Amino acid sequence: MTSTASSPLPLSGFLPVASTHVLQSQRPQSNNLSPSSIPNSSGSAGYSDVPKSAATSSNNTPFQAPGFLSNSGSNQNSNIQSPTPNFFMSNPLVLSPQVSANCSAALRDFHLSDQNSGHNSPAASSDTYFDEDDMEIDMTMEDPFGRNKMNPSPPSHATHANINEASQKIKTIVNARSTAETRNACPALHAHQFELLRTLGTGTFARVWLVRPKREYRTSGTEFYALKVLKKKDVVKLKQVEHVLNERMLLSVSRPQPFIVDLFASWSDRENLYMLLEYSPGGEVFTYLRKMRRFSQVQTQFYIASVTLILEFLHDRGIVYRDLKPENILLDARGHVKLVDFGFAKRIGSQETYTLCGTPEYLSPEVIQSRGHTTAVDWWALGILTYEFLCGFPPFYDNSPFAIYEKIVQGRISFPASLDETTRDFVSRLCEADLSSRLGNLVNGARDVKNHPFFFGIDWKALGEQKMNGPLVPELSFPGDTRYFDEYPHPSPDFEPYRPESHPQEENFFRDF
Ligand code: ISQ
Repeated sequence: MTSTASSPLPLSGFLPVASTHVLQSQRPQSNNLSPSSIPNSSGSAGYSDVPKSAATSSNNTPFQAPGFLSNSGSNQNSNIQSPTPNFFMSNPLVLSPQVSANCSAALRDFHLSDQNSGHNSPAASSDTYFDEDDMEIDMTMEDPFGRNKMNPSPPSHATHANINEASQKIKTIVNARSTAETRNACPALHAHQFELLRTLGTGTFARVWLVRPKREYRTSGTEFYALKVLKKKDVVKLKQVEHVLNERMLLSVSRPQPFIVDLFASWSDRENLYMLLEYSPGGEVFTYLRKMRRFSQVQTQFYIASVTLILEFLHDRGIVYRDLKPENILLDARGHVKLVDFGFAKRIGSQETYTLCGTPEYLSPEVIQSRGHTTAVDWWALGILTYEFLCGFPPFYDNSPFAIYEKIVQGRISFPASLDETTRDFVSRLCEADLSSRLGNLVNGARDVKNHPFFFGIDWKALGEQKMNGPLVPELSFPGDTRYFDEYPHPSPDFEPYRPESHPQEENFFRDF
């Protein structure tokens, strides 16, 4: 959720000069979650009674994140929590033929996919916890989308016709869009149909809002969504057009998969691109991990098994994710994982790709060395994730990204005594530099990973069907509860309007967003 693009990556020791595409995701500095809001593993599922004030007030109490690695007496806590510099080198605007083809295919697929499955989705919940009239949320921002009077943003493109807005409920439109054969057969959505409640996360060119449909567009007071708003101006400036189109396309073809956040709809207006997503109220796994320092074997097994199912699903479709880390894994109301942020994901089939992107601690040696990479990078990252869950810190860590890359390429992992042989073997076989021996990258693919004794006792079918609750069940009062998210300042007004007419080529790509 915290992907950030920035300055060029100083990787001269590893990366050939010709490697020009570098995108680095940032690890957050801290979190502000109230300690009391971290559930016990015995937490019960579902929502507790609704204090009416909870809906109208911010209930986050800032706290100092516990000393990271405090047992070791080192000051690595501040190291690991400090922001890693981000690196960004521009991608060419021209979409690769593959992406263009993918996008056209996605536009076809998007509306042919299954009906909104409603799987465990707070937004799709039919329970009513309180009367919507009791929940008036104060919207203090005049115009949170940063529009100004000089440049009011009109409703979406004229091609999105057929709107009888007053009679259209968002849920009906979302469901219709899931089954319609073409996008233009459906009414379009507009930002003005939603109340922006608060920010859930920010990135360089995107902000994710908790939203709910305005009264005339909602079916119940329990209908909440996460709305990702991307400023076209920044997407263009940072040359992220291809990644943003990829993200929308890949999210749209990655449903229904209960462990991937559901994309209900997407649209654009003059200034922004919008993705209407399922709201996952449990917040980032990262937050729980930093608060609890490390996860137990059982907790780790559950989360890693869920991520294994996601990777199996994506890889079966030729999609590499490329940004696995605790920050991109959210928990839903029952404590199941929801993978978010497909900004670095790409459909590569069985081919290699060369764009260098990811988060330093999670990069595999073949990415660092620009050898060309495949879906195998996600299995490497799964090994890093397993280690970080169980130990509280990643296996290759240092103050500078460059030193991290050196350690990754050296490939020596030291395991704390607390890790048993089976777990060590699991991590070592995933974090195997030799691609022809890396677990998950062999002929049996994900099956080898699932069959590893690390997963002893897992009922894969029950997990895939979400028959049980997760090991940490968030304590929530109502479906729009945001206690597990940090508070963010309101966006500052943007006085520099985006001029679509100055970017005809990009606008061409945005038109069907
Ligand atoms: C869904 N729910 C909460 C936060 C989110 C952030 C990014 C994308 C989807 C999300």
